[in-house]
Amino acid sequence: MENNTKLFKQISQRLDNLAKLPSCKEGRELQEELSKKGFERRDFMKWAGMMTATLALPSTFAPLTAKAAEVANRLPVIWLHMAECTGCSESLLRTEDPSIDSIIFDMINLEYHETIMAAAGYQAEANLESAMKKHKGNYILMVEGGIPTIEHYLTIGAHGKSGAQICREAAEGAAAIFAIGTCSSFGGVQAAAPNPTSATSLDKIIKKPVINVPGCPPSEKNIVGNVLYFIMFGALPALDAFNRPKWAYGLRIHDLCERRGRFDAGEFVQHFGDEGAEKGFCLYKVGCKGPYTFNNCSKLRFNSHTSWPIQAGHGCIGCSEPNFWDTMSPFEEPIANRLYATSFNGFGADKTADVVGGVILATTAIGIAAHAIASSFLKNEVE
Ligand code: FSX
Ligand code: SF4
Ligand code: F3S
Repeated sequence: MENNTKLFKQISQRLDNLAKLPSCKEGRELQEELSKKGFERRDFMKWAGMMTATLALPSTFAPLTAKAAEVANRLPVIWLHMAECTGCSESLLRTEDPSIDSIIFDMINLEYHETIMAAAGYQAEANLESAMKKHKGNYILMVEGGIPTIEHYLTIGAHGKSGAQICREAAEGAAAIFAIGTCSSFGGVQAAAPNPTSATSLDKIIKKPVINVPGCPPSEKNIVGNVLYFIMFGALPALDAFNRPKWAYGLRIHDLCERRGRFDAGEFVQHFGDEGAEKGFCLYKVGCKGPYTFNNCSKLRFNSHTSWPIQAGHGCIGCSEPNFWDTMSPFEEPIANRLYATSFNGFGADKTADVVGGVILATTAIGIAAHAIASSFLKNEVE
């Protein structure tokens, strides 16, 4: 309790100091922008409460989360695009039904973001250079997309610099660096076999610490939550072995899944479209990789909190895990089905550098498979 009070004071002090800095969006304050879009103060405070819980902070910290959102317009952000589909930006910026998260992101001083800026060519490059100079040492760098290490496969802009070179230059003056999405965090689809461009993750090409925010795409709350965390603490959050913030990636999909009761009861969808599917049974036997995947999708959901893959009736494909295109596919078959091949022929999961992870995965798969088989005996299968 005493520690919480001390922390509360420290964060308040930091936010008061940030509030004294000039707003980058002259004349535009968050509250006004929210009310223009039809959100009341009550909605905002509800959002702040939910975000505080998401960040695993005590509920009494909600006013601080709200204040952090209000001073977000003091924070310069440079967002770079590498090799990707822009789904991460889409996750955050879709405009049809602006969420509180997307409005907050709009209020951030987004100094450079290729998808939404008007400038192009030489002008765009000049904007990037001047933003890096003006905010040296203070800006947040967000990078979306995998980075080809055969560098000429990704050249960007009028001077034809490589993506890797642009990342290295931008990383130099950054106060904090986030890899947004699985491509930037782990290489993603570009780095999937046979990886013709030798694409890799951001942390392999720069020398500073990188916070990974994976997901293909990550939810908008995991992106905004990281920004808020940085505004509040000015420091890196607790990270897991893959440098993912524990507040977002600390638990398995399987641990938080609404179909978990079905799994425990041995009630499985056997084929898409069967009676079990209609009844919302567990998707393990049609390939769900929730038992091997760490993310908070079931809590946060997507598209303004309306749904997430498993709610929509498809298994998790493991999109926030390293090398998931190679290790988790085929996506509609359980890993246990290829256990013999992965464990004994060195194919698939075990072919990755993460041999230990492969073995753990295989061991877990045995456990899960045994459970699935045992429960099939206990329960009449729904065909
Ligand atoms: Fe796409 Fe982002 Fe996937 Fe990658 O998302 S949603 S391919 S994580 O870099 O644009
Ligand atoms: Fe949910 Fe998938 Fe686990 Fe089944 S296997 S309980 S659908 S996460
Ligand atoms: Fe990705 Fe699985 Fe969530 S596929 S979006 S981590 S449910």
